[in-house]
Amino acid sequence: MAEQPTYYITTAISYPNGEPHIGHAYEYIASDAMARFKRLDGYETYFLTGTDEHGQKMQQSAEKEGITPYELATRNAAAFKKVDDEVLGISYDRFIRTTDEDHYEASKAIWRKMVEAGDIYLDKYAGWYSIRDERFYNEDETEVREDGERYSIETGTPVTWTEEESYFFRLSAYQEKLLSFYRDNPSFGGPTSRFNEVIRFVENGLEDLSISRTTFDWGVPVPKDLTESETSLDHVMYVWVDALTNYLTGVGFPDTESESFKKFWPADVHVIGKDISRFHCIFWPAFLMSAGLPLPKRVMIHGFLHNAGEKMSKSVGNVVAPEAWVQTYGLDVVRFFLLREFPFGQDGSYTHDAVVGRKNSDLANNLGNLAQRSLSMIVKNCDGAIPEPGELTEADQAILAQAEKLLEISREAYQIQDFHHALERTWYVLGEANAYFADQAPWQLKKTDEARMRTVLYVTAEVVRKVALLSQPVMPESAGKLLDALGVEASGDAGATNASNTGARSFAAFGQQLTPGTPLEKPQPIFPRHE
Ligand code: ME8
Repeated sequence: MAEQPTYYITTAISYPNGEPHIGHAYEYIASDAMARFKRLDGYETYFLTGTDEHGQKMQQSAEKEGITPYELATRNAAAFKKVDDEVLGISYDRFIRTTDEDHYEASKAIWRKMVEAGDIYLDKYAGWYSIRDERFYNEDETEVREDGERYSIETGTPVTWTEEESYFFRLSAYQEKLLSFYRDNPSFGGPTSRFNEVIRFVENGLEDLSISRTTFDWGVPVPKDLTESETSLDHVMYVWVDALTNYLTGVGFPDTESESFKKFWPADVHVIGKDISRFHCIFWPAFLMSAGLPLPKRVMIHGFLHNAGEKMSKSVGNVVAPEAWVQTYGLDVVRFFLLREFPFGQDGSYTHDAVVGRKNSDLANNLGNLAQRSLSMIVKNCDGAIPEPGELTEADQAILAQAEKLLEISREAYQIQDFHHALERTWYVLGEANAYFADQAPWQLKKTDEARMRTVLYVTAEVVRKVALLSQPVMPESAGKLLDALGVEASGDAGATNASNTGARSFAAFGQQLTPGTPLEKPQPIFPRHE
């Protein structure tokens, strides 16, 4: 038997200094659809998500609440995990916390490798730091505003002057290596427009990076054994060094001989938002090159979700909790909306009307009605079982051929996380199937030509089956119900550790067809309209 292909996918790990919002949910849902797609397509998939718990921001937020950073992280990590588990149905394999013991070991191990490579040295850092962004800025990346305070121009967050002893990473030595890596791997960053921004930044030159802090202690301690002789201060790692390393910890690093590491590293894709592309496309590959480890195959940079065109922010009071959306529209509708409405790499603005539009037209009308009408007719007029089709006309063959192409189209689209395109094409074929159904008018054929009616119902149900199969990654529950209604047997558990995928139908069934004679029950509506 051929060895099963593998797929390793990660989300960014969120700062648990607050609760998850719909922007976080967007990234989880997209990554979850990606992981489910690969599982259904026969890949042994490993899906990592979690929380990024160290750093000055966490320490400061905890101080405000009068609790320890670990208490704050524990409380909010639970809130993130709960949203994954109970609200969004995210099928992750591990929820990593950067305070997990094995993560400390992994972070120290990569640090040691970078020391061994001669890429870490002790010096003094003096510059602007944004605690909210957990990021250093050059003076020319900041501006003084009317209030007399200094802010980051890019993100608008306040920066403070920071001067302390620090370890540095020789990032400047990696400019050429990175550029040549990008040239050799043009699909490393996606979408191209966002990746090009990163490349331009690197072309303009890289400075060495401060990678430790001494003015607070909430972080992974820099391993003493290598550095004691040089400093008397206690250093903790810059939060981004340990945060990025989570992707290695998740698959067993530093044990590079472990089964999981050998199987899953390098990662197939890191899914992240546009604000952290430089960390993932510049710092991370440079750290890995220094440590002598293989680089991830791809970083997919998604856009930001805005509430009716406005940036979500606590002060504006327009932050949407994922629970609220799921309660109002239903989980699968939210998942479908987010992936169908905007191309993943672009920013998206959502409104109530837009969600309801998708729910009523794409789901209730195009898919729900077609399924309901064709299946009801089958149950009523074909002895309650999938009918035997007669000879196929040109129209039958044309619509079946369109549906047949959808697996390959979806594979290509998912390969570059273009969920929007996969769904657009799938719903285009559904539109064609609706037109076919209206043209063929099986309710009239019932009076004139029952054999032809059976063929039309068979062909329609077969197109619905193919669409339902491909809808599973995006709408696991509704697509599962639809496949139940079509009498399609489940292919067993598709292998997620968290959300069980029992009831999923593997894409191996895509090229098959509905079996005539399969008994069907009276169909229940699966995609209700939003009233
Ligand atoms: O950046 N729309 O954590 P985070 C879409 N800990 N995506 C959004 C968003 C929005 N409105 N707001 C945030 C961090 N995100 C680091 C990551 S990874 C080694 C460390 C995305 O909690 C954001 O771009 O600020 C990021 O990918 C993720 O949510 C977590 O953001």
